[in-house]
Amino acid sequence: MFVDHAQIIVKAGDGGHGCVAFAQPPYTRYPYPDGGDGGDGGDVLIRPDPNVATLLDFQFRHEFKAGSGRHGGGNTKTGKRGEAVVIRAPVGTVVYDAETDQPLRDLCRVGEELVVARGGRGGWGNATHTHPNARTLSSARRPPNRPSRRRAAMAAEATAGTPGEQRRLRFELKLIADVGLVGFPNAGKSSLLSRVSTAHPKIAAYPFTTRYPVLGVVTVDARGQLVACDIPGLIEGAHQGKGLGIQFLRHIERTRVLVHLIDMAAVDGRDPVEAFRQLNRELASYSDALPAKPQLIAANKMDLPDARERLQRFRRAVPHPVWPISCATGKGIPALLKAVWTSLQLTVDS
Ligand SMILES: Nc1nc2c(ncn2[C@@H]2O[C@H](COP(=O)(O)OP(=O)(O)OP(=O)(O)O)[C@@H](O)[C@H]2O)c(=O)[nH]1
Ligand SMILES: [Mg+2]
Repeated sequence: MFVDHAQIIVKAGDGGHGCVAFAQPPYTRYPYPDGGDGGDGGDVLIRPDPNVATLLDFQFRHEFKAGSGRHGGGNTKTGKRGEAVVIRAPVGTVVYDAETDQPLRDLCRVGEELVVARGGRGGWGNATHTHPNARTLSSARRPPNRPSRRRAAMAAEATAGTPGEQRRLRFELKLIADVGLVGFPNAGKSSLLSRVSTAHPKIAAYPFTTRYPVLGVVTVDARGQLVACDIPGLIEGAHQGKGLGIQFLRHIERTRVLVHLIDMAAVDGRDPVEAFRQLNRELASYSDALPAKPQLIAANKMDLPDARERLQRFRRAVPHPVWPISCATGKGIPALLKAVWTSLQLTVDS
C-alpha cells in the first residue's frame, strides 16, 4: 500500500531535576553540597532512509516519545540522559508543523537529519549551583540538620529540569525521480516502465490500472542509470477531482524531464492531438512548474493498425519532436531513452 500523507505527534524527553544533597566526610566540621545535575531529555529526530518507501508506518504509529533524563543523585551523580528517538521517513518527505502549516524541512538527501523536538535541559544539583563560590557552607547555606532562617534559599540551590518540546507534525511525501511518465489511462505508461526497468507495475487494458506511483531504475545502455516514475493516468477534468484527480502529480514535481505517452492507435477512441492538448491543460492547472519542464512526446502502440496515419496527422498538428515507440515490440524505445538521457544532461548543465 502506498501512503503519501501522515500526521504524527512528537514529544521530547523532560530534563531530570537537580539534586539537593550534602556530604560530610569524617572529621570535617561542615558538610558540603554534593547533589548532582539532572540528565537532559532525549530529542526527537527525523532521518530520511532509502529503505523506507512510503509513509505507511505512520498509519499505525502516531506518537513518538523520547526518554526523559534521570534526576541527579547524591555524591555528585549526574542523571542519565534520556534516549533520543529517531524517526525514519522515506527520502523526499516534506515535514510541516501541523499547527502553523509551515514547512520545516524537505528531507531529500540521505544523511541529513532534522531535530523536530528538543529535549528539556537537566536541572542543576546543589553541587553545581554553589560552584565556584564555595564547596563549604556559609551561615546561609546550611544542611537540613542545621537549619537556618534561610532554608528556603538553600532549597533553591537545585533547579528543576525543563520539559521537553511537544509538536504536531504533518508529513507529505514527494517521490524523487529524474523522469516522470504522464499520459491518459491506457496510454502505456506502466508498459513502458516495465519494459525498461525491473519494476513490475500492474498493466491491464482498463483505465486506472495504476493507482499509486511506482519508481523504476532504468539503465540507458552504457551511459548510466536514471529513475523513472509511473503515476496514475490523468483524464480531462482531473484538476476538478475527476478520475483519480491530480494529487499524484506531486510525485513528478521533482522530476527534471517528462515523457508524455500518447496512444497513437486510439484504442479508447481518443484523438491523439486532443489527448495531448488536454493533458497539458491538466498539467498547467496543477502548477506552472510542470509545463515548464522539458517534455518528450512518445507516440505509443505503433505496432497497431492506423497508428502510422495518426502519427502523421499528429506531427502536422503538433510542432514538437515525437518519438514513435511500441511497448509491445520494444521498437523505438532505445532512441527514446537516448533522447531522455540527453535531455537530462541538458537540464543538469543549465
Ligand atoms: N498493442 C500494444 N498494446 C500496448 C502497447 N503499450 C501498452 N499496450 C496495452 O495497453 C494497455 C494499457 O497499458 P498500461 O501500461 O497499463 O497503460 P497505463 O498508461 O499504465 O494505464 P493506467 O495505469 O490505467 O493509467 C495494456 O493492455 C497494454 O498491454 C503497445 O505498444 N502496443
Ligand atoms: Mg499504469
